[in-house]
Parts: sequence; C-alpha cells; structure tokens
Amino acid sequence: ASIPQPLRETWRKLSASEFDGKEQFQKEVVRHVETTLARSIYNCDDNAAYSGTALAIRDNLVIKWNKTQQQQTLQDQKRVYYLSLEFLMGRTLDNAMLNTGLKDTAREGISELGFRIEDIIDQEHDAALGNGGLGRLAACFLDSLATLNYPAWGYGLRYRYGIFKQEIINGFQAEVPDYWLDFNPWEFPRHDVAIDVMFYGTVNPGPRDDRGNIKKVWEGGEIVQAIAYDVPIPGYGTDCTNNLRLWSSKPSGGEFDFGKFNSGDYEGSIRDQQRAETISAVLYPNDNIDAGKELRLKQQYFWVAASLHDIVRRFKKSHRPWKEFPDQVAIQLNDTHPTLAIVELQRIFIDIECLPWDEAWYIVTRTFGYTNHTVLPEALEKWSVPLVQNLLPRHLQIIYDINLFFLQSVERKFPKDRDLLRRVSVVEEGTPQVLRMAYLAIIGSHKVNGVAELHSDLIKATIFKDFVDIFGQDKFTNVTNGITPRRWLHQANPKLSDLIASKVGGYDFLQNLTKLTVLEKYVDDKAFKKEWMEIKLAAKVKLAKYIKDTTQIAVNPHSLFDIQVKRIHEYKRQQMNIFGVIYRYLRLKEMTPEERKKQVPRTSIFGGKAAPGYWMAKTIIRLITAVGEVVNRDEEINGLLKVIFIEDYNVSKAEIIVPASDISEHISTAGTEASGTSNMKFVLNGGLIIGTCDGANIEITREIGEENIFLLGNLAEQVEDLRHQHRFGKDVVMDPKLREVCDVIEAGKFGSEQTYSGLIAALTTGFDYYLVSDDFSSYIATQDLVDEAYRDQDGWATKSITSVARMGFFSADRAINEYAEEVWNIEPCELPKSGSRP
Ligand code: F58
Repeated sequence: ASIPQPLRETWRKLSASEFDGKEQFQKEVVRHVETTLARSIYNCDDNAAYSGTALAIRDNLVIKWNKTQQQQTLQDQKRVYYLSLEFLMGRTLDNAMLNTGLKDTAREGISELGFRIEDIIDQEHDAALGNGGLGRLAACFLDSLATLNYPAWGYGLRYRYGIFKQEIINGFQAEVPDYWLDFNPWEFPRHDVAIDVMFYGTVNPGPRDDRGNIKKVWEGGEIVQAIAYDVPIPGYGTDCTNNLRLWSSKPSGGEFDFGKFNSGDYEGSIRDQQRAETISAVLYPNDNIDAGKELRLKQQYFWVAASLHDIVRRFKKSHRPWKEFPDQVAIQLNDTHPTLAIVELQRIFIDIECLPWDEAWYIVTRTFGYTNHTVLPEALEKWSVPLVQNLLPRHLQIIYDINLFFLQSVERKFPKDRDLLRRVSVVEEGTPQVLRMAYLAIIGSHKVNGVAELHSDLIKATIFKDFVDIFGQDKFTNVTNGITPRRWLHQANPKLSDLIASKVGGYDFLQNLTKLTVLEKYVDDKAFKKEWMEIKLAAKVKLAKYIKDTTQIAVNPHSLFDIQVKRIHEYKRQQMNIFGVIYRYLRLKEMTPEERKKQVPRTSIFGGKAAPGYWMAKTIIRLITAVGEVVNRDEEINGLLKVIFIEDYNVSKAEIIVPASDISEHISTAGTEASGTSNMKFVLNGGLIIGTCDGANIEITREIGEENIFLLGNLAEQVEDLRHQHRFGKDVVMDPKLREVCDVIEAGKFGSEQTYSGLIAALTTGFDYYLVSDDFSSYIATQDLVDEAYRDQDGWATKSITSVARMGFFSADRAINEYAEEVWNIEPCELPKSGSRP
C-alpha cells in the first residue's frame, strides 16, 4: 500500500518536519490544546498543558521514529527482538524531552505559557507494565539499545491494568486496579496489524507434504485476534528511535457475535468478547513465584504467537532462504515466560513452511538466547501437561519430540545413565506431569546467561549443572545487569548530573559512563565536596517534603536516610531491617538523655508492594507500619528515629527516592538475589550500600572498593550448611538480640501478637529458611559502623564521590554491548546525524 512512484516527490515535499526552537514548540502546544484536545485558554489546566506538551514532543519523536524504521528496513541488518512479558517503563515525557534534547526548549516555552515543567511532568501516569527488577531491566535495555543505535524491537503485552496500586489502610496493604489507558499519547494502535491466534482445538492427520510425510494439522480451536500497539523508544543523543510492540487481544472477526446478538443472546455475545479481551487485561502481580494459572499460559502463547508471526512475516519479505534466518534475527527470552516461542518457531517451520525437523531445529536453536533471573525453586516455571495438552495440543507433541531427540543425544553422550535422563527431561514425572520450562529454554537456545557473576556461577553449579555437562561451558555465560544513566542520573538527579558534567567535560559521560572516573581527581576538592553534599541534602529535602505531603510525618533531612525500596519478599529480608529498627529503638529507650545526644538521627524508609496472595510479605508490611506508629509518636525518642512506609512504590517515586539515600539496604540471603539493580541506582546517585555478598553487590564492591561499602552476613557457600543446622542441629539457640526483638513483638508492643505469629514462627518452627538469625548480629554491628562513618561527613563525602566515580561498569550500555557481541551478533545501524545536543 505504498504511494505510486511518480507521486512520491510531491509527498516528500509536503513531508512533516520537526519543530525547531521555543516559538515553534509553543505554537505546537497551543495548536494541540486547541485542536487535538478541543480546549481553550479558559479551560487549560496542568493536565491539558501536559497533554499538549506530550503531543508536541511526540510529533518530533514520531518523525525520528519513522526515519529510523525506514532506515533499518533499508539497511536490512540483523535485528534483535527482546521478548518480555514486562516492560516497567514509568513516565515517558521527561525522558523523551531529555533524550531528544528538547527539555530546555520545553521548560522555557511552557513557562511563558504560564506553567511549570515539573508540574506538567507530574501529571503523567506511570506505564507500570511490570512487577519489579525484571520489568525495569527490560525498560533500561530498550533505552540502551536505542542510544547505541542497535536495530531492536521489544515485544510485550498491552495490559489494560498494570501492576496494582498499593494503598495502606489501617497499616495493611490493599490493592486497587491500575487502569492507565485513559489518555496515553505514547502508543499508536495499528489496527491493520491484526494476527489470529488459536487455542484449544485438535491435531488431525492432513495431506502428504512434498516429501510424502503426512502433515499434522492443528484445527478447530478458538481464535483470538492480536492487535499491535506501537510505542516509540527514543535513544539519547541520537535520532535512533526504536519500536516497542505491545499486543492487545480482541475477539476475531469484530466486536461481538452478531448471530448471538440478533437472536437475543446479548449477554452471550458480550461474554465471548470479554473472554477474548481478558487475555491482555491484567498483569500478573507476582514477583519471584510461579502461579501456574491457565490464563497466564494463554497470555504467554498469545503474545509469543503474535510476535513470531510478525517476525517471520518480516523475514519473508526479504526472500532469503530459511537457513539465513539466524543471520537476520536474534530473539532474546527475558526469563522463561516466552519459552513457547521456541516451540512455536519450530511449529511454523515444520507444519507450515514444511522444513525437515533437523533443519528447522538447527535454525531455531541458533536464533534464541535465554536469560535466567532466579534460582529460587518456587519461581521456576512449570506447566502442567494436561493444561498444555488441552490449550496447545500440537505444541505439546512438538515439546515431546524436542525432549525425545534431546534425551537420545544425552543417552549417546552418557550411555546408561538413567538418572541423568530423568533429571534433565523436560517432562517431570508426577501427578500431574509438568513441563520444566527452563530446561526447554536451555535446549532451544544457543546461549544461556545469568544476570550477575555470582548468579551465573550458581546456576551452572546448581540448577543447570547437568546441562553444563551435556552442552559444555561455552553455552553458559554471564551478562551482569546494568541501568540507564539517562533516567537514573540525568533525569532523576539533574543537579548531580550537571555538577558531574561540569567536572568531567560535558555530558558525554551519559553515553560513556566510565568517564566518571575523572571525578576521582576532585575527592579532595573542598568546594566540590561541599556542592556534592548540598545536592544530596537538597534531594533529601525534596523527599522529606514528599513524605510530609503524603503522610503528614515530618522527617529531619539532616538525619541519616536509610532506604529499602523493592518488592516485599522474605528472601530480600525487609523483616531483618525492621527487626533491626526495633532493636535500635529498644537501645534508644534505655539511654540517658546525654547518651541520646551522641546518637546519629536516622530515618528508616521502606517501600514496596507485596504480591496480593503473599501473606507473609503482607505481614512484614504490617509490622513496618506498626513500628512506625509506635516510634514516630514517641516523644522521648524525639527525632532520633523515624520509620516511614512510602505507599505505592513505583518508577516515578523511585526517581524521587533514589537520589535521597545516604544508605540503601540490599540484604538478601546470600545466593538468592540474582543481581539487584536498585543497588546500582543508589550508588550512582552518591548513596552508600549496606548489603550482603549477593548478586551484583559483589561486583559493585570489586569496582568501588571494600572501603566504600558496608558488607555483612554469611556467604552463599555457607547457606546450605546453616540451613541444615537449623533443620537437624540440636540446641540451636536464637541470636539473643533477635530473641529480644521477638519478645517485644510477642508482648504486643506493635499490636496483637497474633498478627505476627507467622513471621515469628518462620524463624523458629519454620527453621529460619532465609537465615535472619544467622545474619542478625552482623547486621546490627554493621549498622553501628554506618553510624560511625556518618559522623565523619568529610569521610562520607569521599566514599560517596569515589563510589560514583567507579560506577561506569554498571551502565546498561555496557550490558547491551556484551549481549550484542556475545549473544546476538548484531551491529549498530548508523543514521544520518542531524545536529547535536546540549
Ligand atoms: C529480578 N527478577 C531478580 N522477577 O530478582 C533481580 O535480582 C534481578 O536484578 C532482576 O530480575 C533483573 O535481572 C524479577 O524481577 C520477576 O518479577 C518475575 C515476574 C514474573 C513471575 C516470576 C518473577
């Protein structure tokens, strides 16, 4: 459907162009407010001004986006497709202005129209299509892919409801649905890109193919349509603007069944429509747990089938032979959620394109890469065979064949090892039998990676050990996670970004984060240090104001801000933190007024959502809020300790919280947190870490130096023994400090002891699986060291600056370049450059 050749010149002459400069920007804003929104000067509030600004910025973005897509099509290089069920994007406007270099223009322009840019930015609803680290990683990776000019598309689901909003009611978490699509200028529906996806049905013998084999025909199922919604992803300091394609489900062949409607079955016709629309309705709110629900499997297949259809169709336009598919296409699986893509591509090749099995499988395995994000057994995806049999009968057959050929190859390599075959089979015996999706992902990929060094070593030594023996070491690699310095420094903490730029020679460091090392020259520069600490204080004042506005609690910006914000999970050990707070409170209560004067005032700040069905996590939230209720109104303590729970922690709140930490907590049981990424964000903003030797904390320590981090607790290699002792050891007595804390809780100091009985039981009759009692005294001692270090503000500033200077490694750009080279084998696609930016 392209414009005929002779008319193209006419079109090109009329082609839309980007606005340039303040006046043109203002004209566009007003035009959008008056025409696109149909509002007037009598009816323009912050929200209308946001919409007008977003639409104006969007116009420029779209022009770059179209050019990028045309250029990438023209160049026809290998592309990477990042398949993720979660993209935790947060807000777009501020990021889009910064990445396209338009923020100063917009700030001035909008201010002359009577608005403050900050207020306008604050109108935007977060795009919260993710749970936590995994979803945010996908968002950071998209930013880096565009910034580095890689031809890349993200594929995900367009959930109508993102992660729920958290409300704290009487100290307990309540969940409120997050309907976010009221006004979303950042997506473009592509109603012409509609793909039919089938579920259920049966597999029947069909006609013979060219080779005389009887084909398998999957037919008679229920069909749902996938509609594409495209989101532009701008790079920083480049015109490259990539595409994120999100699928939305609707009934195939129109809104609803007119047959039913006309025969009077109005409700029935609506029911079918809703059935289809339910697929992309809501994000599953679990973090590190596998729920195994049919609707979730439907989501996975719906998204995978639509994405692969799209990818294969694009490849077919090039008229290349199939064997060149892996030279044009790399597909990365963000955890096992898209593992069915492996099966679907094999199905397309053998059932539809009639390739022989081996030829097809060779192409498939060279196409995929798989990233693992967890070793927690309860988070490893398993699907019940009867469920898959019913929903995807042909796929189950293909999975059985993949497994059979795989087991045959294992048998050839390790003859007569029956137990090995049982251990590595995709099908786990039991009632019902289940499919181990991680195993399928490994078998169907050419590279498997963990997300931090320790984690990558652990998966090779534990859950995937047999597969290392079978496939060899080279298939398994590490790509340590990273974060985008654009959002997490430049956008969240502009003052710090400006100060850094003034010392390291401009803003290039945002595209080459190792340039931060230049900062080390200034660790003894008094004036610089002063400015550095003033910026930290200003960020704390800003957070204190936010806390005051939302909770009515006043916190002292000069107190030590101790922050733990992340999903609430037993393995992340927010319970250890709050037990430590209680312990501190007890000590403060015993002190004389003179002794109290010598203490470092502290504000303990928590935030994070509990999965709605995760009762223990909800109990931890209740304990935090209850401790706050007691401590915050205890006048005797008078500002030496405050405990804050920030409601509804999300990306946009993180942008306020992250710059404001003195210390942040990353205290997971060693060996359980695959990487962590907020640890990187906090340090990049000049905060120090108290943490365990886990995930990326270890590499952060290596980079910034042991003297700049507060490490505590047992090591990963000790965990197994400790757990064994808890279970089978005689007379294991609880750490006395922790005992004291438990006693106070059980005495009802924080409300009914029954509320917390499960939490206490986990430590005792539950054998303390997360080893809180083993690490508690080390945790307390390390917190004392933190106080001690904080008393020396100059020494603290030295640690803070030195750490930031050494954080270059943790840019998502570095991570993406490693994937590009080691896993995807892709090259950047340079665009004709148009102007540079401030
Ligand atoms: C997180 N996983 C890891 N999963 O816990 C964290 O250590 C790591 O830094 C991060 O991935 C990025 O690699 C995580 O966030 C989930 O939220 C899944 C959502 C879907 C269900 C299973 C857990």
